[in-house]
Amino acid sequence: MTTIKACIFDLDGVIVDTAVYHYKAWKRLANELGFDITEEQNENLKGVSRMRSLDLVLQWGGVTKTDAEKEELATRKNTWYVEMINKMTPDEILPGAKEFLQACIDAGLKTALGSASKNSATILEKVGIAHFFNVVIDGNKVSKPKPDPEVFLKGAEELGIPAENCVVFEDAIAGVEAAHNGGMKAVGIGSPQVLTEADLVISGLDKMTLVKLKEL
Ligand code: B16
Ligand code: MG
Repeated sequence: MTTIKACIFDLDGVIVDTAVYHYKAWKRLANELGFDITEEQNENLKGVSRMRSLDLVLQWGGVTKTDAEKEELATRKNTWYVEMINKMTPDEILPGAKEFLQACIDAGLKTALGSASKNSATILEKVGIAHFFNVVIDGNKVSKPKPDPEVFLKGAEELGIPAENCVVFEDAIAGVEAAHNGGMKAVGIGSPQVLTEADLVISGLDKMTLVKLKEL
């Protein structure tokens, strides 16, 4: 059993789900380039950085681009994505997320966000939950993608809590791996068949309790 002093939350797939907005924007880009992508393919983009996602999309379409062209394509996709997330409202917060964050704060635990997204500030502001986090580490502050533990280690460092006293909540396999690589516990959000390495898997934060946290 570990003494948990801080909870670090991934954003997309844990607190909110913007996968459909990413999908619409990538699909529009693919269509402009003359091919299509499926919802199944989009699953592989969850938790993956913007540039790595673009590489995968181009690969699926059998398209090669220069670095400068890729920058332009990623910016184009992001503009469409940002238009959609700018319309997000508080009712897009996933069930139980706000309640569990509040329970953590009431219990004296520290909270951090640990996301690959460069748009996390916009999302947190639009859904009205920025104030629940002591620290926000996102794609603007880190250079190494998950499963590298950089994003979570930075979160722990800024919170002033040793890694072994932190637990990470993640929906992506690479995110669970990143937590373990950083010496932290990992609670998987999703399916136990997919998140096989997680210390505990739940379907959503509505199933999380402080008792389960203590038992990790
Ligand atoms: P952006 P997370 C990730 O967020 C998303 O799951 C992934 O689909 C996206 O490509 C990535 O952020 C980068 O997002 O283009 O907004 O910088 O799950 O790490 O919170
Ligand atoms: Mg995620």
